[in-house]
Amino acid sequence: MEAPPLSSSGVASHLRSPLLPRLSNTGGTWNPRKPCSKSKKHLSIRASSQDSTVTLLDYGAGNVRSVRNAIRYLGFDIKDVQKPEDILSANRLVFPGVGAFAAAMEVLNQNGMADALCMYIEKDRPFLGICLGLQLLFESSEENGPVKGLGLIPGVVGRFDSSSGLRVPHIGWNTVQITKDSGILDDIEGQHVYFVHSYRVLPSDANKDWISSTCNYGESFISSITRGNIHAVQFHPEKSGDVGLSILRKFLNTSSSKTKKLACGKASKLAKRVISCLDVRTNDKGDLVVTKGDQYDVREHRDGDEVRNLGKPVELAGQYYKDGADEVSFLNITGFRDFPLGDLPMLQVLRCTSENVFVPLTVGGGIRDFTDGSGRHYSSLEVASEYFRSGADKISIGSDAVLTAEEYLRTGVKTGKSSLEQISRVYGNQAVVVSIDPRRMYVRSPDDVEFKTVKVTTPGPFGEEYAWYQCTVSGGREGRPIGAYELAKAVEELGAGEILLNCIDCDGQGQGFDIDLIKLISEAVTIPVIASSGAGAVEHFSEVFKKTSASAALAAGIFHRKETLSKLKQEAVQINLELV
Ligand code: 1PR
Repeated sequence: MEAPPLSSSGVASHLRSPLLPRLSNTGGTWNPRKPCSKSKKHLSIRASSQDSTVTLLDYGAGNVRSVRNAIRYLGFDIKDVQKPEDILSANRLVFPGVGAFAAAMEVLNQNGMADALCMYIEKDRPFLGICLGLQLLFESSEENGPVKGLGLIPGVVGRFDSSSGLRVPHIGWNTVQITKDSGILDDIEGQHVYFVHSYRVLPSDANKDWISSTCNYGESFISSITRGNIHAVQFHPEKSGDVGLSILRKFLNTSSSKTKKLACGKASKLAKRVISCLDVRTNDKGDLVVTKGDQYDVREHRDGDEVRNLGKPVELAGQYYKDGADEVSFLNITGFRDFPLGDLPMLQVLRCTSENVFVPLTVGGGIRDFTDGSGRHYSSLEVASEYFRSGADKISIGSDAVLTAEEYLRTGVKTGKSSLEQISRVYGNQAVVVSIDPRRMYVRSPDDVEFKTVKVTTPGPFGEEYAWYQCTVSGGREGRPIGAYELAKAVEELGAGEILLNCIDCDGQGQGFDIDLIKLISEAVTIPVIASSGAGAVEHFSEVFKKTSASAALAAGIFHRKETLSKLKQEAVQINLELV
């Protein structure tokens, strides 16, 4: 949500419309009317085609494919809002806010949607706002602002305070504390739902009547609001697996029916995530397959040196989702060679996967500016946009980020033109992962190199006690004059929202994560770090979470070897309990 405007017109107008309801600092002047009979009488029965239609307010600032997929998956049809009247005539309206607060308000104000939205909500018609769709209901936001919001709820949207080391964005699975009946959040007390945001609203006396749940991340913030038929959630139900689908189902199937009072639970803590990674590439027969290497070598070295084929990407992703993966990543490992948008099978894989997988999807490989054979230039932003439209929630940049960081460290200038900067500016930091592919380089003394070293737990082959981690590009094929530590700090400054920290030495070895490396990097940055490479046993996940401050652990081989995720998930739950 921290992206700046994605405006097509460039005309800014953040003035609140005279039609909008008056704000009250006490929160007491706005009284929703009784719901209309139509919205009340239909419970979970789809009695007519109108009842099975959900109106979606997609103002075109990002990917809402996942929300669409989830709604369709639950058996509903979607009608897109084309004009303000479509809002007013909606039977139930879903508003999955994406992108930046200012950009969203600008679009809503320009085309009359803001007025229609306020009238619809004033009438207490069934409404579900998601993420930015919750924040926009408040008075204003500090995101690139202050910027006025719809002003329906007292409160200011502000950024999480990272000054005391809190990792921002807040990315991952957290639990919420239910504070009042909402009718849609029953049974989710103690269950994890998926958040991804840098901005939040704090509870106050003025907005307390609206709050239906809070969440804890450094502080208690509003995770959902409810009044009458108006609901909004800061988390992403469409990315929260079965729990999220049940929330959506309840909203779509019910009107304002009230349910049992839920008990308030204890404060939550962001859970450590387990990410399933699928390295994909086109094999020698031209099929897109899941493969997996040892120290980045994906050839069989027998049977004609073929690329290892572990199965079909869509099927495997679906299986890992069912087994409980918190996220799924696709890395197109030869994307650096070709033009990614020429890789239509990869786009198709994303589209198909996102129809049935309701946890975050990341895609990486080859994201950079590109000029094709006919001289047509494609910006990395266009490439990323196509991935987002096809169902990705995050994109991962490898080689291009290394070159960008090198340039930044050399000149000290942020050009704003790199892939990393452009994509994070438009889609938000939380949508951009930088994937680092470092190789361990032993040295006798930290003075031997200009890069940050660590004292290694296990000395090198000649008794060396230190190592630095050399970044590579093109799938480990080329070493670069930059260390993982220097790269991580640079890409954080340039706008990365997360770091995927691989290690070529450990990749595919099943001997455990490189704890020295992961400690080094996770202590150097304030954005979340995903530990990757080397998991071979459930204990390796416990070890990395206990010994480092990594936010997530990614693995590939262990899952491909059918060592089930579910066992690991049980262990992860235990680890999280111990870490609280
Ligand atoms: O440089 O922007 O085109 O991105 C290429 C992407 O593809 C990078 O994210 C890079 O890490 C990845 N990649 C390139 N070549 C390979 C290869 O294996 N030959 N895969 C490759 C990297 C590393 C992890 C792996 C973990 C866990 N694979 O993704 O899944 O190491 O494995 P394990 O649990 O089996 O040990 P660009």
